[in-house]
Amino acid sequence: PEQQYLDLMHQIWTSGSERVDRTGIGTRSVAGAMLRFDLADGAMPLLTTKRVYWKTATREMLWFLTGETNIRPLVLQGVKIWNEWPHARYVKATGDDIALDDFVERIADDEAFAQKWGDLGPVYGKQWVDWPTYQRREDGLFEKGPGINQVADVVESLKHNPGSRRHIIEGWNVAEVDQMALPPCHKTYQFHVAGQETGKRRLNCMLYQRSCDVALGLPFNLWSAALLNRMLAQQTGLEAGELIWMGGDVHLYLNHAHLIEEQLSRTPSGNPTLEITRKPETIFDYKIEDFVVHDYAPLPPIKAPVAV
Ligand code: THF
Repeated sequence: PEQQYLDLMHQIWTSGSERVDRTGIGTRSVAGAMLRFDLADGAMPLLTTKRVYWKTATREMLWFLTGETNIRPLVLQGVKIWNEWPHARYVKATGDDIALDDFVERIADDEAFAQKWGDLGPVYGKQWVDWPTYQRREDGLFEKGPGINQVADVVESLKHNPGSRRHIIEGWNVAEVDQMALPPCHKTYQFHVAGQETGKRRLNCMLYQRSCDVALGLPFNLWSAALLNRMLAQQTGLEAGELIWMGGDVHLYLNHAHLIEEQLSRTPSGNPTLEITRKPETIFDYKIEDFVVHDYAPLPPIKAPVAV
């Protein structure tokens, strides 16, 4: 299954169209791609041709599920993957040319500073569990209505209406995209229950990702989508089925050449699996300790800078 990832990487690197992107770094890019992973028996799309920090990706997923949009809880757990964006915003807004590490230390040590400068705007977490609504009052003016918890709603619809074609978690809130530090990349999750006829019902997850950094982001995005599927399957009494990943603008950054060349020279090995060691009360009650990965013996990590 990992070969699909390597084939996609190879295809983009050798035949993608070279273009200038938002970050100014430059990419090779293709339009439209699909990957499929069978998640039966604990299988996970966890790459073995480089070490993927699955605990970091898991902590990020649990952070999404809390509805949090401030990086501080991540920083306090040593998760660094969102630090670049608030740092860039701070430097731009204040003209204070503080180093990234010093900025992150201040986010950790100074709660008021973190409140002001650590927030990413209404990104994934906010939209997933508290999508804003508005209600018209008697006097014709609008007021804030109750937020929509899309994740809780999907748990309910999977339980009570498994055949539905509307099990959707959407991150792309058109009205709020301009307030986000980064509009969602993995924007639409759709779930699908198969196997009604056999009695062994499987939960499939389709993810549409509008923009995909194949070298740094995709290994995380695949893990996270499969993880979310597993948690939802456990909560709704289903088996995990398939992950079907679909990408829009699927690209490799030109400054990731060393990573790409190295990874394409490597061979996948083994079949890592995920065990969830208990069944929490709800989809919002998972803890990092609940997840154990077996049979993961990857090749060494390959470092590369993230494009901001
Ligand atoms: N922007 C870009 N340019 N690429 C992305 O992958 C990306 N994301 C999120 C938002 N914007 C993005 C952020 N997620 C890493 C991994 C995931 C990220 C950002 C960065 C990263 O640097 N990974 C390294 C180190 C991991 C670590 O130190 O813990 C790695 O080797 O995997 C994708 O959704």
